[in-house]
Amino acid sequence: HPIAYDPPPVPRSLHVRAVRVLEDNWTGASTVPSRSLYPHQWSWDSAFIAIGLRHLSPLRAQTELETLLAAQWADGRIPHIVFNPSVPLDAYFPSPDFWRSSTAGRAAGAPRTVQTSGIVQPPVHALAAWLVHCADPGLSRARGFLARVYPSLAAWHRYLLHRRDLGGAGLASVVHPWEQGMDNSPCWDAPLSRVVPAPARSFRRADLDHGAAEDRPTDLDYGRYVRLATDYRDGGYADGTAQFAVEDPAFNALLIASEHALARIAGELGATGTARHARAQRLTTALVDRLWDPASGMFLCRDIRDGNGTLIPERSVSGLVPLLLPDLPRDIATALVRTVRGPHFGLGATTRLPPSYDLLGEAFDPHRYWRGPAWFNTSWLIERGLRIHGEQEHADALREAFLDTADSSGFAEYVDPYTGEPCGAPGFGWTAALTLDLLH
Ligand code: 9WN
Repeated sequence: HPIAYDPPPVPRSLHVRAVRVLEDNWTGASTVPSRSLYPHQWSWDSAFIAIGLRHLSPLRAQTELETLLAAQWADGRIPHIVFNPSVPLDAYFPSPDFWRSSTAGRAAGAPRTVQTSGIVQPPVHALAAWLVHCADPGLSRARGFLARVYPSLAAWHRYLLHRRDLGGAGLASVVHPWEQGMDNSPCWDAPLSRVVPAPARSFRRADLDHGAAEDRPTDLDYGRYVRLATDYRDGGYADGTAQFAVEDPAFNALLIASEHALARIAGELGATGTARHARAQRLTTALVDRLWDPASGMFLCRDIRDGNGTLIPERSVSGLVPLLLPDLPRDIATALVRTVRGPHFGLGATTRLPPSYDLLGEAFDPHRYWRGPAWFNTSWLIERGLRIHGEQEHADALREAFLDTADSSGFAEYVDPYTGEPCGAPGFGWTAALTLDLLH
C-alpha cells in the first residue's frame, strides 16, 4: 500500500515531458539527438534543438549553437558531427578514427582540438541563431551573441555558395547522402547505384545495436556511404571531384531562409542586410529555375553527375520544404499546398504528418527511415510554410497532429505515416525541441 502522505502520481504535461527529454539529452554544452543511437552533437539537429531550447533557456540555446560553431573548419564548413571525446569509439559508426579530421582535414582547416566528421548538413543555423536571439534580445545583446556568431555563419554560407556550387548555377550541392540529412531517400537510389560499395567486412555498423534493421538503411546503402566518405577523406576533403553530387531543394531552401536570417542579423548589428536579402532572392530564382518541376507540382533533386544533369523523378518531402520561403512565387506556393494535400503525400486525408516519401512511389516503405516514415523536423518546416502562405486551417491541423503524435510516440525519431506508430530512437532531441516550439 502507498503510504497515506504519498502524493498521487501527477499526469505530466506534454511540455514537461518535452523538457525532460531535452534535459536528459543535454551534455553540458550541447544536446545529443539520442543517448543511444546518436551520442554526439549533430549539426542540423543542434539548429532545430536550439529553436526549441530558446523557450526553455535562451542561454542554453545560444550555447548549443556556439559549441557547434567552435568546431567549424577554417574553410567555413560546419561539420555534420562534433564528437564527444568521452563516448567510446565503438558507440557510433563512423567514429573519429574513420574521419581523421585533424590529419586528413588539415589542408581544409579542420580544428586541432576537437574531432569532427568532414561532411556537412543542411544550413539551418543562421535561421536558428536569429530565432534564438529573438527569444531574449536583452540576454543576446548582453552576451554579444549575434556579433560572435555572425562571422562564422557568414563564412559557412560563403563555403556553401562558392566551394559547393558544383553545378555552376548558384545552388549548393551535397556530396554525400548524410549531408542532405535524409540518408536513404529513394532520390539517392540512382546516383548511388554508380558507387561501388565498400566491402561489408571493412566496417562495423553500430546503429543496428540500437535500431531495428528493417527501420534503418541496408548494408548495401552503408557500403556506398562508406565508399563516398572514404574517397572524400582520402582527397583531403577537397571539393570539386565528388562522384556523388546533387542539388537538393530542402538543403537550398534552408540556405535561402538562413541567408534572409543573416540579413536580419546584419541589420541588428548595425550593418545593412540589403545585399544578403538580394542574394537570397537570386537563390530563390535559381532554385525555381533549376529544381521546380511543374508536372509534379513540386521541387525535385538534380543529379549533376549523371552526364546530363537531370532531375531525379522521385517525390521526396525535401521537394515540399521550399514552401517555407515567404517570397516564393504565388503559383508555386499554391501548387505545393495542393501537392502536400494530394495523393502522393495525403496530408489531411490519409496521413496527418507529411511522409518523407511518395505514398504512391515504388520504393515507399512506411517504416524504413527516409523512405516513407513521417519526421518531425520536416513536419515543422511544412507547418511553418503553410502558416506563412496563409493556410491557417491546414497549419493548425498539422500543428495539432504534430503535438498528438510527438506525445503518443514518446518523442520518437520518426513514425509510420499512416498509423503514427513510433520508429527509430525514442526521446529524440529535435522532436522534443520542436514540440516546445509549437507549444509556444
Ligand atoms: C548520419 C542525427 C542524424 C540526423 C540525420 C539522420 C541520421 C545519421 C545516421 O541521424 O543520420 O548522419 O547515423 O543515420 O538521417 O538527418 O541528423 O539525428
